[in-house]
Amino acid sequence: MKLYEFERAPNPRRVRFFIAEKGIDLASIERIQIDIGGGENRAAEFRQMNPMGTVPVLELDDGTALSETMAICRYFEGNHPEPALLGQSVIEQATIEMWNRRMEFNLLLPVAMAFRHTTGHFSDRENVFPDYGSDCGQSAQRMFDFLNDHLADNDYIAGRQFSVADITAVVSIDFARVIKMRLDPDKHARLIDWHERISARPAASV
Ligand SMILES: N[C@@H](CCC(=O)N[C@@H](CS)C(=O)NCC(=O)O)C(=O)O
Repeated sequence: MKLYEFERAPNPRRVRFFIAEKGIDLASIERIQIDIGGGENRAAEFRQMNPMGTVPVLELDDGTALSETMAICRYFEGNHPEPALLGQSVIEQATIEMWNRRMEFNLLLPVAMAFRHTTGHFSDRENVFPDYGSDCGQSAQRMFDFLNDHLADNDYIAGRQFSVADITAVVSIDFARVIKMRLDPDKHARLIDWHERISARPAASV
């Protein structure tokens, strides 16, 4: 099994975090670094595995290539059901999916767009709209505020149990530091407390 990734990028970190939470030894998976800044992910050879040209990609021993972070996570959840990170009962699964999608669309995506459009990091492959980037940064800030309120009644993002939604949220917040977006101790005390709890998990550091 091979994991094609770029260590500093947020989506590959989500996968590593998920795998480590499952108690799977990351050393048992061959990790191959793809230089996304240099455009290695856009080369024809890589696109044969993932036509979308993004990391992460998990290549199974039979050559099957799985891309999309959540598809890879689902593969590991199916093969290593404990601890459940995508929920057990139908209602848990639906609730966790609801929150994870919120974290992807309303937090990770705005942070990623703020990064791409304020730094021009990928200007070799896309048009850069700095106003759009700063607007996305403001959307992410509003999500920080929202989550701080949400955590008044919830220990974790999806409610009472740690789940993939926490992984998506913490990885997004950490990646936001690259563009100097930080949690504000005056406004985000609960979110900072949650962030410290999640960051203290051993899987947060892999
Ligand atoms: N929807 C995909 C998004 C993957 C993605 O955007 N990966 C980034 C790194 S975090 C990437 O490969 N960027 C390179 C590029 O856009 O050229 C997923 O969930 O895996």
